[in-house]
Amino acid sequence: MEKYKVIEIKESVFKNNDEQADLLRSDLKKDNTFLLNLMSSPGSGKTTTVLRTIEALKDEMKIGVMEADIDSDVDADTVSKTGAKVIQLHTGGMCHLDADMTKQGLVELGTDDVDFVILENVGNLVCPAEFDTGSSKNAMILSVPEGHDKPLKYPLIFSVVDVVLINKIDAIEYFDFDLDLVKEHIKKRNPNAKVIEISAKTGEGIDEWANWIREEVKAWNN
Ligand SMILES: Nc1nc2c(ncn2[C@@H]2O[C@H](COP(=O)(O)OP(=O)(O)OP(=O)(O)O)[C@@H](O)[C@H]2O)c(=O)[nH]1
Ligand SMILES: [Mg+2]
Repeated sequence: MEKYKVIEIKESVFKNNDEQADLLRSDLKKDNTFLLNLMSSPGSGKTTTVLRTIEALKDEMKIGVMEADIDSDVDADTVSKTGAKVIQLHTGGMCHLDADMTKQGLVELGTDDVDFVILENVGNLVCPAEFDTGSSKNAMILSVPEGHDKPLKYPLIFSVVDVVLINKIDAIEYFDFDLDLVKEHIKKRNPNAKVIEISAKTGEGIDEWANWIREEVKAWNN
C-alpha cells in the first residue's frame, strides 16, 4: 500500500475566498474536525513541530496531516514515518493555499477517521497570511534565528494568528534575539495572540502547546 498520496492542487475558481472559507469552517464544525493552519518562513521548524505534536497527542486524537509545498514530498515522507495519516499537496507554484485548495486536500485526505488535521502551509511569511484557508485556528512559528524584528516587517501574518510559537529556543544564546521585545512587538500587532516558547528539537514547551491544542479542540467540539 502507498504510504501517502501526492496531490496536485488545482487553482481555485472561486472569486470570494472568504465565503468559501466560512463554508468550509462550518462543514468542519459539523464534522467535529478541527483544522489547524500552521504557517511560517521556510526552515523555521514546522515539520519538526508537527512531529512533536503528533507524539504528544497521538494517543488521544486521530491526527491527519496535509503537507503543502510547491514541490517535493520530503515533508510527507518524514511525517508518514510516525504512522499518522498524511498527504502531500503540490500548489503548482503558488506560495499559499486558499479555502478551495484546502478543501481539495481535505477531500483527498478523508476526514471521517480524523479529529484533528494539521495543515503545514507553504513556507512563506507573506502570501499564506492573505488567504483564509477555512481553518478552525491559525498558528505560526517564528524561530529565534529569524530575529525579533519580524512582527514589524511582516505585520499581517502576526495579526491573523491565534498563537505564535517562538521555536529554536534552545539556540537563543547564539543569537541576538530579545524575547521581551518580540513579545511587545507581537502584542502591538495582535493583543489576543498567545505566545508559546518551544524547542521542537528538545521538546521544551511542547506540553504547553499540546494543552493549547487540547483546549481549542474541546471548544470546537462543544
Ligand atoms: N536547534 C533547533 N533546530 C531546529 C528546531 N526545530 C527545527 N530545527 C531544525 O531546523 C531545520 C528546519 O526544520 P523543519 O522542521 O524542516 O522546518 P520547516 O519549517 O518545516 O521547513 P520548510 O517545510 O522547508 O518550510 C531542521 O534542520 C531542523 O532540525 C529547534 O527547536 N531547535
Ligand atoms: Mg516542512
